[in-house]
Amino acid sequence: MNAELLGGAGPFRIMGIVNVTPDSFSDGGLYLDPAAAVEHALELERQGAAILDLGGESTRPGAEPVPAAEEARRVIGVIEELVAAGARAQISIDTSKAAVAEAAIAAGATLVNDVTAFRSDPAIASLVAASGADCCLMHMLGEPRTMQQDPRYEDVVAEVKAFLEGRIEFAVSAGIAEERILLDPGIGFGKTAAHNLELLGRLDELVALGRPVVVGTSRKSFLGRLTGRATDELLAATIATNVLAYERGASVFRVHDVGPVRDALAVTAATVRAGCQSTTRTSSTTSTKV
Ligand code: HH2
Repeated sequence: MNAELLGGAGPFRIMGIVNVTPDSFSDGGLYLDPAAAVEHALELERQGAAILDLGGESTRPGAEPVPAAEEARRVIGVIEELVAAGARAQISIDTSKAAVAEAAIAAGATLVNDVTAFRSDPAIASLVAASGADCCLMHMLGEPRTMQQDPRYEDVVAEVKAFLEGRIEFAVSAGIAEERILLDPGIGFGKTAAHNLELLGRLDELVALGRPVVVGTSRKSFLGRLTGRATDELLAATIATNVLAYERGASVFRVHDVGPVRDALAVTAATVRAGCQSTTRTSSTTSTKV
């Protein structure tokens, strides 16, 4: 791969998904074996993942909760192996439990991705503060078991934005430096397809909060509903939403298919840059004025 052709990877980071679970919605059971998970994570890094997001508990609608000890057993060995293998990507732990976050940080994780934004286990906040790790605070309406049962909002973007502002305040009051915080609208977490589309279309309003915005649309069911396709046929739809989210100001893209999304975003970033730097545009504007 010759990234030079595109002038580097661009101002975005790809977060590759590594689900060490039996029941994740699109890849459940594929990487439950630690060796398979490590190999998959290293492959995602080779494809351009700057962050590897390891999860030991599915958050799909209707998922059953997993005890902390089992969740930790699934992911901690994988993190240790990745560190031993010299992985250069930032290691992220996708968990809502302080015990799992603590063990993951001890093993080498430096980002805590909590889909409950520290609401299910507020102790994670002080843990993150003390360790100096980064954190991703995500919006979710309700909880995974029931979140897709008739979610309602007056103004989904305004409500998600107000929620995220409140969670930034909570995290900062727990001692987390603001520059360590990432925000995520929580695509598919207590949202209809229309809510997800509106959040993506108005993502710039969340970017205005001043923290990097993470988006996770990869293979999600609203894309299947829009295209009439099965979960394993949603790469084109996933790319479309990530390109649009980039254009609206998102910085981190949480995906299963790292290589294709990386290519799409590299070309998008280069095109946006070329548009901003265009001398032709400057001179034509000048000549119109004259
Ligand atoms: N989506 C999922 C899990 N974690 N974290 C963030 N920050 N943003 C997301 O959109 C997000 C997330 C669900 O996707 P996946 O991990 O593929 O499935 P499962 O939860 O079934 O393991």
